[in-house]
Amino acid sequence: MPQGALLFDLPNFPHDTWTTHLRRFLPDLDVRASFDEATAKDIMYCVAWKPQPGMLRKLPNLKIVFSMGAGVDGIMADTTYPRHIPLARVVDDTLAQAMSEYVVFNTLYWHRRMNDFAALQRESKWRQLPAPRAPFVRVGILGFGVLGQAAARALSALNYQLLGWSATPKNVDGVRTFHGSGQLHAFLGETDILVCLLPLTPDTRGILNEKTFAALPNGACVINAARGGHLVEGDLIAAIDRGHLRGASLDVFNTEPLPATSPLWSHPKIVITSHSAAFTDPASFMRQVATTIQRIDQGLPPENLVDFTRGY
Ligand code: NDP
Ligand code: OXD
Repeated sequence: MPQGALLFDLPNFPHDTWTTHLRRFLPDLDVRASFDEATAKDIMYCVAWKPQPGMLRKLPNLKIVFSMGAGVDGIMADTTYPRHIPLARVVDDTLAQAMSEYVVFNTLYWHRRMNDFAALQRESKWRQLPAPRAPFVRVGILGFGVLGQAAARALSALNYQLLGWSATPKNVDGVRTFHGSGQLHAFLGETDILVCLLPLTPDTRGILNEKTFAALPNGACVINAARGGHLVEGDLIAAIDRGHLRGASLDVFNTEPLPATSPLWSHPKIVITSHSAAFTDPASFMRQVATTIQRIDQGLPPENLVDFTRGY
């Protein structure tokens, strides 16, 4: 039975549900629902998403932080994060499955011209619109990590041509891989449907910008399921409005919830979902948390840790 308490620093989440899942694996673990300075020394484990800057530093006996999602930008935004404390992120088949569904759906949506059909339907217009078969469509995945590679596997079942771009070289069957900023332009030049699954770091912030869009072939589409901070929203609207891009699917935004005044909402060639591409599955996540706590208890190294020098 692990010593110490776990702090659920997730103010807007259903604590009871998550705690119930955790108790299936660690029935006696002391779980706290909010930070309390007076008892901060009890906390050895913390589940967080966007912690109040400075809060984690006030936990003197903290052994590990668990990010509630795959992305850790909300935690890394706290510049006072105590970097000697490991940070684990979600790496999970259920998340990869959900993200693959989102990517396949939106790839098909743009490939099979569903946005054009929807516009025709609004005007009761019958028009047959051809689309190339998938083996003639090139899908380029920016960020070829856990989720990017899972999405590629799902897309390969439909025989799309696949390209992947990452920081370090990769060798994946059936995928043309590119890496580093030196190969970004070549990757973009051969991408008809661009899928962003990058982590948000100082290097990737704003990567979906005017220059990136200009490097894509005429008529390309963009799918951003990573973070709003990757996208320069005005550059996307401009590239669509001048006819260079056919459209975009956006799941994530600079400001969430997306303000009602945002021009993205009403743009006829932009499809919006409300940061819903892939939710962390509470049961699966709690199993991961429990396993890691048990590993730490047994003196084993925790898994799925963030590399602070890379920021993801
Ligand atoms: P991974 O860390 O497994 O993959 C990240 C990929 O991005 C890696 O291939 C990495 O390269 C590459 N990368 C990072 N920085 C650079 C760079 N500067 N240049 C080129 N490539 C780079 O992350 P996941 O696949 O698990 O998750 C990706 C992101 O998806 C999360 O960070 C999160 O923001 C987002 N997400 C969104 C969700 C939603 O519902 N919308 C749900 C879940 C996640 P290398 O492999 O060489 O390190
Ligand atoms: C994540 C997310 O990073 O839900 O997991 O966005």
